[in-house]
Amino acid sequence: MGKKIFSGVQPTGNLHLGNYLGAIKNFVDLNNDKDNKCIFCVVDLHAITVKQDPKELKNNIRETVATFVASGIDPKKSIIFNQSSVAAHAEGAWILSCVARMGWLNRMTQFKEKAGKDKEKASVGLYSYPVLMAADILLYDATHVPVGDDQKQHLELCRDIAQKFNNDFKVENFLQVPEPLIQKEFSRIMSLKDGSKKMSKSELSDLSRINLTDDKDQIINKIKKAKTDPLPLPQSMKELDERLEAKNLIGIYSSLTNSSLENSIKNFAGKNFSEFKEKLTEELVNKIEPISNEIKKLLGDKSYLDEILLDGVEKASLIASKKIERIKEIVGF
Ligand code: AQP
Repeated sequence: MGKKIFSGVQPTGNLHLGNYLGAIKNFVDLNNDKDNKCIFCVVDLHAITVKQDPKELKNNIRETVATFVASGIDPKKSIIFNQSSVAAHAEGAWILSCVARMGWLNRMTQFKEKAGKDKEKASVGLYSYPVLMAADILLYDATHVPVGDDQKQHLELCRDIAQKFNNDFKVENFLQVPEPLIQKEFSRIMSLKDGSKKMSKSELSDLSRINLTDDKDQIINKIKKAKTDPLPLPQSMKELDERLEAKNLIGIYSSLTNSSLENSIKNFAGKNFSEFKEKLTEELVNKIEPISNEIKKLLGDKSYLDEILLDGVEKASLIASKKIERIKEIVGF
């Protein structure tokens, strides 16, 4: 039986290789299976949990749609829309925030990481972000949610919220409890400058990530400068686990070539990083350069991107408005 897929990406600019290998590549494969129904959301309500420049946000929404399409998601086969245009997301988030418990949210590690030392100055939205994410997913009865490993905890919270709602209001199976779809290997791509930090849009140094809009020369330069260690490439999985930067680069290579880590280790064991980096750059340029060119081309046709969103909003609203009406009835409104 086909899956009902829902996933979102924040339009916060600088979409990168981590977003691609951890999430978008998976979206494309799921979208290509004709039995699946896929909804991909540009989560602009999530984006404003940290400060955004309004003009840039508008451009970034279009750029995220362009990235979906350039990566291979067919807008005719899926629903692509932006979250703020479907009011049920904000309404659902409020109702579910009265179901979610403070204790559950207090355990969310992403809030701790993003808020940093000064939690008092973080927005309330950043704290309650996972409840909005739960509303996004539950409004569409999604059965499966493809995400990177960093979102695993939020998805577990979404499952807890769905179960508590169903129990509290005695509506068995009303909210669909979704399954995460997280790749076993390469589910977290790390910074090119520090193998212990995840590759991220908000990292100041552009050298820490491969942006999906980077051109050939930028990719070559970033891989040349990517951090490594002085030893030759590892000979075993055990050795790989102890060498974070090598593990990340070999992981990226394996993911791009659809091969296992074991196979990549076999191919490169004992070789120098310079030789390996050449092969990695080749794979990256082959994969990212066409996406980057296509994004730039699509950005030149704003009305096409806006049409995709308009069409998506219409389709998503039809589904979400029915669900939120039932939710309101159930809670007694
Ligand atoms: N480094 C990563 N490795 C694997 N997957 C990743 N994802 C993000 N970073 C990595 C996955 O990409 C999808 C979209 O993420 P998002 O844009 O909604 O938010 P994020 O996870 O907060 O991304 P960033 O880059 O870390 O943004 P900033 O720097 O703004 O916090 C998700 O499925 C995510 O798992």
